[in-house]
Amino acid sequence: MSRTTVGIVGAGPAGLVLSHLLAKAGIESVVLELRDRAYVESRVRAGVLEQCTVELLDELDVTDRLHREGLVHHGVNLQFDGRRHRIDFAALTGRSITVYGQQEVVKDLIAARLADGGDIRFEVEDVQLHGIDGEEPSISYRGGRLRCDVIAGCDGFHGVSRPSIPAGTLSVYEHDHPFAWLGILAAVAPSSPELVYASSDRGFALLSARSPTVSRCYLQVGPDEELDAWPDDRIWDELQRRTAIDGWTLTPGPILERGITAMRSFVCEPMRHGRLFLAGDAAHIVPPTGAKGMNLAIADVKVLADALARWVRGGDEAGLDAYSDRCLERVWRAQEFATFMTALLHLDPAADEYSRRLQRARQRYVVSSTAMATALAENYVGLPLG
Ligand code: FAS
Ligand code: PHB
Repeated sequence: MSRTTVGIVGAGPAGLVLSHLLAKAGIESVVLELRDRAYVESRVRAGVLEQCTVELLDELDVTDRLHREGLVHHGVNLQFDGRRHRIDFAALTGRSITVYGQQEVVKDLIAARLADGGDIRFEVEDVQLHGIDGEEPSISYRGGRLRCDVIAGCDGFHGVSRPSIPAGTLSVYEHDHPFAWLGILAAVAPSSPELVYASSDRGFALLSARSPTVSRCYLQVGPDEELDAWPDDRIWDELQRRTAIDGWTLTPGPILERGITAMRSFVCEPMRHGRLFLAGDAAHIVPPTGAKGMNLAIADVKVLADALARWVRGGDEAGLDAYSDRCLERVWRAQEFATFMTALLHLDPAADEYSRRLQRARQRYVVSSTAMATALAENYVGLPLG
């Protein structure tokens, strides 16, 4: 039986950043992670960091490698009608994004936390939450129990934290989009200096990056698509077809990793139940078209860490009581933006010709109106953390 102040379930971006923020505030925490260290450090997911996310990680002093290896982008490209239209983040907002793999962020956070004497326990099985309605919650797991003052449920969409909340006390808002993303990691230099979001009559495609020698690309596919149906040649051929423009060629290369991710929108309210605070994918899922998933997870725990510091230091519960509402404001902003980007750029199989022409009109307006381009840019680079 061990004891800490904050028991954190999950060593993803949310759980790890929270453990760092708490340590910086002098608050003890223990992170309990189901998988082994090698697995969480190799899991390929997001890759776009908002400027405010990078600034927060800078404050935690975990960004040496990010600034050495990350790619700073001052704009993004929207492609339709066989033309690319650049949205100039720098000119429209004065801010930028950084492209740096989520698994690299996780690797840096774990290394720094362990070097600092932090308590992260991997391969922790059979985690169960207890007493979340009371004042002495605890987390049991195979071979142990952790008593704590509060529990942070940072265990993702399929974790145990959200289901630990009594049925009927949460409101769930969700929408399944009628497509999925087939994502690849490839050992080839990115073919475009900035991201390309391409809308074509064959469906959506996204060209992203991980480093000067590693590309990350996505294709819109059917919601029930099987990976086996996509041999390498077919993937590259389809990427080329959907992103083709005159005078430019997509360079294929060896595919290192591939996966299909469902396109889901999900929010549960409230994000707190008693002494259990949900953060990140445990509470909300956004379609990746807005590149918000990892950034939202980190924004949640920034709010939680500040609230916990006020409570632990001075018994002030106001921040904890406001936690859910404050996070949900940003969550719904991101949901709206991600849904806007998804509808703007994907081919809806059920759309009639009228809807397709509306989509085209919206695309043309986004790239011809400074007001609309600014709205897109400020959401993409990230609204300042509250
Ligand atoms: P995470 O899911 O990252 O972390 C939760 C952690 O909890 C995991 O390490 C898990 O092993 C652990 N855990 C789960 N159950 C547990 C239990 N019972 N006990 C202990 N530990 C437990 N976003 C993009 O912008 N671009 C992408 O390409 C992209 N791809 C994605 C692909 C997938 C398959 C998924 C699921 C998400 C993807 N996302 C992407 C969104 C992603 O970036 C998430 O928003 C981000 O990982 C959220 O971080 P966390 O909330 O920390 O959750
Ligand atoms: C990525 O690089 O993984 C990425 C970039 C932009 C998105 C989603 C994912 O919208």
